[in-house]
Amino acid sequence: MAIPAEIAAIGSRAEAMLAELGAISSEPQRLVRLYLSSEHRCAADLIAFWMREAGMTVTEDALGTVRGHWRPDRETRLLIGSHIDTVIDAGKYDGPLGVVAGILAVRELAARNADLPFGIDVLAFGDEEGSRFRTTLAGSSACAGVFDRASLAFPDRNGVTLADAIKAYGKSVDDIAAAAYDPAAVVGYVEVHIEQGPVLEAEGLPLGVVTGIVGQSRMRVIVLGEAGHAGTVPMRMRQDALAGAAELMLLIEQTAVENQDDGMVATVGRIEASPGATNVIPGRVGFSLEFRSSSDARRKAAIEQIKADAQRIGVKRRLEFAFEPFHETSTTACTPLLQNLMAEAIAALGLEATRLPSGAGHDAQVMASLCPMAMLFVRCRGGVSHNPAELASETDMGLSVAALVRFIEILAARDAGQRGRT
Ligand code: HGY
Ligand code: MN
Ligand code: MN
Repeated sequence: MAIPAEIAAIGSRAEAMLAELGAISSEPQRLVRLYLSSEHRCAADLIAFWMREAGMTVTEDALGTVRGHWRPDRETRLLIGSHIDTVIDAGKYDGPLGVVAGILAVRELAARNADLPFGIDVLAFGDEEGSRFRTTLAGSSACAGVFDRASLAFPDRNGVTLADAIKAYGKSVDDIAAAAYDPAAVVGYVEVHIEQGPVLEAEGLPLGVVTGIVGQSRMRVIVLGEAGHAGTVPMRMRQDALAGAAELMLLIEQTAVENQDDGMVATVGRIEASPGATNVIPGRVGFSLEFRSSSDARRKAAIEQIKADAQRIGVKRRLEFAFEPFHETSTTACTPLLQNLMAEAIAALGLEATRLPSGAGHDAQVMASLCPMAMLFVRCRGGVSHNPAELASETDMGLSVAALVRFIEILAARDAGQRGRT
């Protein structure tokens, strides 16, 4: 397909913006940008500059979300956003592409002097990955009016609580409630995001309409045994917390493999064993655990199964297991009407509008509690993400902005300011 020059130009502008943003990191050798860090401040300032350049006014809320407002005088608003925090050793597209696409779409609409029945807010959320605190989706939760104030007490690895970090960032927890949008004033929420999976590339398609986002359960698992001398305690007498954790991890993996029909996945991403010496039997282990699946019931049943397995291992090895949940999101469907309008927008570009679910979590999941929600996926090379090798092509990014602009025009034409509910 021949790509019109203006779409190619938008794609290369997106790439230049993402490269500039991707260089803002707390580490020289890899991309790490944590919530409410000095790097978050730098990235937020750069995004605010781009928003103003595109003709928007800019505000920041109590959670540090940067909000670009286009046509702030309109009674209702379409929200477009994604996150600007990253995982550790991240790629530069996961999150920022959705903010850059929103800014470039507003630039396009402003250049056309588009007269829409609603205004547009572009939102750059600071905490989707949960890489610093045990929270996740903090910024979008505040916008949706569902922020969990208990998370203010969550400490980062240096013992700084979320509340302290908000204060150090120059915001006040007293203003969190004011960050919530009035649902009656919001037409809908749209998020452009790399697919972070292999489907679009396998189908040879640049864009896809997201049908829904899988639910997630995240927790910490603590295993208590007894530290001991690695040379003198016979194997049959050990209360080895790490060996017990390892036995449970294999059962976690097996449980997810046995539930592949609903796409279940389970991951242990981080583990600490103490006291952490070569010649000491570990007496205490802590590890992260997350389960995802398109069925909330099956996910919860799998977790109960793992707890029963832990109980059995605990009796056999004289260990204690504790499960500390800290994040739960239900499987969330994208609004059918907005899915159809997004498919219409993609088709208007002469592209096939395939539809697919998201195995990754997104801010859109929580924004769905505020208003109708849609997501547009962009092909990424090899489906690779949460990895510096992550890449979206300039052409595909240009097409995603063109599809977003077309979606906005279709939505505006269809229901002047009306909500996108079916
Ligand atoms: O983990 C996720 O699914 C998202 O990238 N935070
Ligand atoms: Mn991510
Ligand atoms: Mn993301």
